[in-house]
Amino acid sequence: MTSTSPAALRVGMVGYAFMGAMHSHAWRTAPRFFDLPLQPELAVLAGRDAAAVKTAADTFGWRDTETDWRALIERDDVDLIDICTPGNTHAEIAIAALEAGKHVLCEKPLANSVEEAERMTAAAREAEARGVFAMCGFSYRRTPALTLARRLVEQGRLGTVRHVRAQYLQDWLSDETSPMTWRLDREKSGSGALGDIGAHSIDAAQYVTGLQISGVSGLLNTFVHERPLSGARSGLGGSGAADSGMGQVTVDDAAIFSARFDGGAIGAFEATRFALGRKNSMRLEVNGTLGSLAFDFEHMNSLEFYDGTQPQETAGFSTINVTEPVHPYTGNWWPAGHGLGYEHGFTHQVVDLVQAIADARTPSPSFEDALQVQKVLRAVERSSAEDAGWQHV
Ligand code: 4PW
Repeated sequence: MTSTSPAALRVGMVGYAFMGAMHSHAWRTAPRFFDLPLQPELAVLAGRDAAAVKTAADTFGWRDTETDWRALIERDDVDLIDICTPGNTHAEIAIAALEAGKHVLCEKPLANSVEEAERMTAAAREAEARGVFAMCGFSYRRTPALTLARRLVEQGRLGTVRHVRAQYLQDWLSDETSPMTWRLDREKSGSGALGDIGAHSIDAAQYVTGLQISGVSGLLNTFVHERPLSGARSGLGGSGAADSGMGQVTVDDAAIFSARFDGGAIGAFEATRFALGRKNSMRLEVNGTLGSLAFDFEHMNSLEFYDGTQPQETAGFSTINVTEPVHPYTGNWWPAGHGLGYEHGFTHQVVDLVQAIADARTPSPSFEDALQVQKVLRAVERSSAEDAGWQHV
């Protein structure tokens, strides 16, 4: 009996910080736990600092390095470009990559503006006609509990969705001495809590319910307007050096908005990095006519489900341990009950992207899906900035 190994999918990645490390892990791990139709190879890592990119490549297992993303895209030994850089670079890199015939995985939010996201979506559409595909990295969709939540909605277990409550709560900026980062610089990041973490909630809410947000009214706030320019980093935050000078925070620290969904459901959203004690509490609660579900990423291996069709006497929220082989993705990992972590969503993202490329179908979330999220972000910003009340998306 002969066996043929799958064709290679040679990955070139731009950026090697938090997301770069995470995506490296995903590309390396995916083919070891999932049977993939294409074999990802960590081919080339790109970054501007030659020594630093070489160190990162050695650490994460990349074969070669480049110091210019343009040179990376020109290489004919790379099939896919993975963009793990701040938002202000996404459009230029993604469009050039798609035009050069490379598949693209782009970190979220898709871009820093609707205009950029529209150009990226047009490029993705055009590329797709040539068999080249693009995905945006809203990785939380691939947390098994949220994928299961989507499945329950699709199966009709919630009936008609009426309420969505979505909160993304972190606290790494609560310390006023925490230093500046690109995430607090509008030029680089586009927006603050709204785009960095609120975008995840928007994508997750729309994905789980299958409904799109059609209008919003929002309020953004910045609590701390300047921060030390450098300091000791720990995680996303840290503490600033007293003598490093101060930089201006040009983004929102927190965002709140109400939303209307197609089909009549309404939603309440909140995103903040000032919720002291909440570390990565990405929560979603959905109430329908037949049932409700609730999720919190701080307990990511479980999903709360209320089945409103059960006899009242025994009805109540039940906690599903989303760790069993029948659950999405979990059967490929550890024995039942052993649970997964933050990194697994990224690995599942790679698995689904590779499968979509091999099947020659649009990956999900597509750039078009991510453009819709971008429009919601813009509508919230407009509503808040211009004190303009309700905004259609
Ligand atoms: O995408 C998000 C980041 O920008 C992450 O999932 C969490 O929030 C962790 O860092 C930020």
